[in-house]
Amino acid sequence: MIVSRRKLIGMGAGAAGGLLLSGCDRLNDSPAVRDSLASAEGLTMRSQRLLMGDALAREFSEAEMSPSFRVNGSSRVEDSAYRRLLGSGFAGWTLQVGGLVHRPLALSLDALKAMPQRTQITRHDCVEGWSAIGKWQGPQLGAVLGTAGLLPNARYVVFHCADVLDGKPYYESIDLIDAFHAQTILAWRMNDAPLSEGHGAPVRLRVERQLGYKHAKFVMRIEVTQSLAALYGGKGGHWEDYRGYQWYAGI
Ligand SMILES: Nc1nc2c(c(=O)[nH]1)N[C@H]1C(S)=C(S)[C@@H](COP(=O)(O)O)O[C@H]1N2
Ligand SMILES: [Mo]
Repeated sequence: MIVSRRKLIGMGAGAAGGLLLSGCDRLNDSPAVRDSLASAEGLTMRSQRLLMGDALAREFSEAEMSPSFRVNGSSRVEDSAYRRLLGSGFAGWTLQVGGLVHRPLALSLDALKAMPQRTQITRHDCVEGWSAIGKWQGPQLGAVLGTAGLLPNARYVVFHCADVLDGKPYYESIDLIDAFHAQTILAWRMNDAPLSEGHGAPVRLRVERQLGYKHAKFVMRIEVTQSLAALYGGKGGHWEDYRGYQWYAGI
């Protein structure tokens, strides 16, 4: 199982350090925590057969890492609130997790760093015709979603970004199979250093079996939805809405 019961409980406890628990003295007694564990576990059980056969994207050795890794799409975020947060090392920043979840979260960067980490050296393939191999580190997205607890009608995970590209806010989305895939992480570290602004500080998605445009940079808010129709152009992502690219960008 990719998300075991024990692991989920561990993650719940770890993430609790960065959560705002309103009036809950004992985490284990909180109905919200019990619900989120039960729900994520149910989801895992329902999805297990699909997930078990799920191939991993190829991982590489340190020696194979690209000497340089291009910045593509937005290299800078103009939003003034973002620029203030960048200036303070994202001290006051939180990642919002909401939508179809039992318990909305506001996770600080420290809370994300305190969760169990995954490190992977993978090849990024951009649809525009370039590739680069880099090392990424962060908590698994599945662990974050497990802590929030998905509601039964949850189908998609949407990433709202801080930047505006070609006059439109950048966003992306994936389904739950990719969301709970072992290599799908919220990376805050790249090539053994904190993520630079150009590569998506403070946190960017790595969804290794899909093309580069799915790997949302500058993620500010994660929204769990039943449908993608009501968001922006309705096709689930910036490149899908405005450039005609596929929503499922499998490599
Ligand atoms: N928020 C946001 N995410 C984004 C983009 C962007 O412009 N804005 N560009 C996408 C594209 S097309 C690619 S190839 C990768 C580039 O990531 P990099 O700049 O770290 O190389 O980010 C993707 N995620
Ligand atoms: Mo890309």
